[in-house]
Amino acid sequence: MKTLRILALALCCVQARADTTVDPAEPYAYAANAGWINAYADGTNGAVIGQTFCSGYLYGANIGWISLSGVRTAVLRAGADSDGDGIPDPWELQMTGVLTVLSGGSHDADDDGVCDASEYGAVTAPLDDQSLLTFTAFSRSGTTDSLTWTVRPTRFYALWQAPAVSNGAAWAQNALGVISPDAGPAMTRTVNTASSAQFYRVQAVLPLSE
Ligand SMILES: [Ca+2]
Ligand SMILES: [Ca+2]
Repeated sequence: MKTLRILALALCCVQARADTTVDPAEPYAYAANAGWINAYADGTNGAVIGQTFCSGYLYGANIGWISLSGVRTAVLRAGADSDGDGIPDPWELQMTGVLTVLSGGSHDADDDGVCDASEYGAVTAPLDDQSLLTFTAFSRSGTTDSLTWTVRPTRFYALWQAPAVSNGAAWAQNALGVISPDAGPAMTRTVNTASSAQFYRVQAVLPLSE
């Protein structure tokens, strides 16, 4: 009999991103010694310059094509963390009004199984045990697993998987990589695996952090 179990885990940031793109109606920049530079489309969204990881192309008549691949923008910090609990003060004050209700480590103010710092990582409500990053649906057809999890529009997500959670089995990030959230409260992705047992976890990636 096939056994399949799902683990849901919200982790704090590993990559920094913001989702600013070049306005396709006004894609130009100007430099005195290069002339006008046009930001060209990459797919349907245009050159993306505001993200940590840029994409698309620039073109200037005097300098030719400039690929944005591999270009990274500066890091935007989330704000001071005066009590050193791993949760920026602005978010902590917004959620609770003080800096003493939420704490770092394994502290879980609403006892929903997600620690306070990870609730910040997933931008879920740290005082609401119904608000958390979690899988909400799962199905398997043949060798294709379908997973649905809760999302926020200000976070990116990564799926991790492992054939076991013991015997030193390593977690590996799924080939989907870091993905943007779908519109709405949840998103679904499929994973092909011939393994009869597979464990999954989903990671929220902060857009504005180190
Ligand atoms: Ca919690
Ligand atoms: Ca919560």
